[in-house]
Amino acid sequence: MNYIDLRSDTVTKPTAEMREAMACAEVGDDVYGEDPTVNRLQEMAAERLGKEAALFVPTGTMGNQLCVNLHTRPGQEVVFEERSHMYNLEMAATAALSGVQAHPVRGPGGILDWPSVAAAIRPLDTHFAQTGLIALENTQNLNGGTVMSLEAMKEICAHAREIGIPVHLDGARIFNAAIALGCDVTEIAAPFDSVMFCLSKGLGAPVGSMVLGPRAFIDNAIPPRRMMGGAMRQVGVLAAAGIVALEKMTERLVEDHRKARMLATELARIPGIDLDPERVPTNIVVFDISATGLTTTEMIARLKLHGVLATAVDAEHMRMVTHKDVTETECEVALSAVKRVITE
Ligand code: TLP
Repeated sequence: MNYIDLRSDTVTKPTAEMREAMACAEVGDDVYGEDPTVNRLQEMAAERLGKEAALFVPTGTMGNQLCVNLHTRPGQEVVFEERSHMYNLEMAATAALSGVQAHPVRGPGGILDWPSVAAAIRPLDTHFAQTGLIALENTQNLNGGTVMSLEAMKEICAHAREIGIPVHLDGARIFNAAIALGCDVTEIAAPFDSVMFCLSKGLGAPVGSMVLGPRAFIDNAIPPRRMMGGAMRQVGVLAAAGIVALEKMTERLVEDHRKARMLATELARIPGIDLDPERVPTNIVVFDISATGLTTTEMIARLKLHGVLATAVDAEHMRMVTHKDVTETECEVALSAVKRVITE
């Protein structure tokens, strides 16, 4: 069956141009720093985000966790938004790999501001784990692709810097955030000590994420990347797709946002669904189905019978993500499927 796949923008397939670039990529052993295509991608990504240096990593999770590992010491804490990917969906890696515990904070409306972060920073005392890192996420996946403002990010980073706490950005979808904020990605990246973004989501590359920061930080990231199993060899074949992603695929994300807004507007009209389409600024639509009497597990199973794939955030909230491999017409078919499932 040809499913309409709204589970994630991670399901996107590489474009013909990416496949061509992959087939022709010049490669070398990246463990010796000798893969020219990886080196080119790293330089290009650093320049694009306005950071000194960049490192290619296989996944966003590895990129985020490398940064936790470098910024913290065992026995410290990381402050996260309560619904962040790093806190919820990375297998407690901060604890397992870096020996730091998570300090989740619920920001007002799911968006962190300085007062909510400040309240989570423990006093200097021999009883308390000290805050080693603050990690923000933009766009915010499980909160429905919501976007933190430039002001909020700058304010948190400025206050954190005053008290010597580094701030990391999980910018898996940083290009979506830039479109929603109407700014350049450099403005988003600027105040952060480290940034991770993904090539493998809406940008369509098959694999890969980038970690960015000062040169010394990126040099220091190479040994723990190897420890985590991320030192790769002739990986220019993957970096080649990443170069196409950066050069050709960032502008088109606006189309994904338009499809998500259309989907959200129509979903909001369906009785039993609770969703404010005005709060869908990017490509992720999270909606409450509790008033339909169905759980998300039931909804997912029934939608699948109608040829539509979706995921859930919890028992009450569904998640649908738009991307380059789903058309507006397919979004309309998905909407009819939701209506049918609810009235069946
Ligand atoms: N998100 C995936 C799943 O893990 C849920 C998705 O389908 O949205 N940060 C953010 C904000 C993410 O959304 C993701 C992936 C990651 C990090 C991790 O990236 P990968 O999957 O490459 O490890």
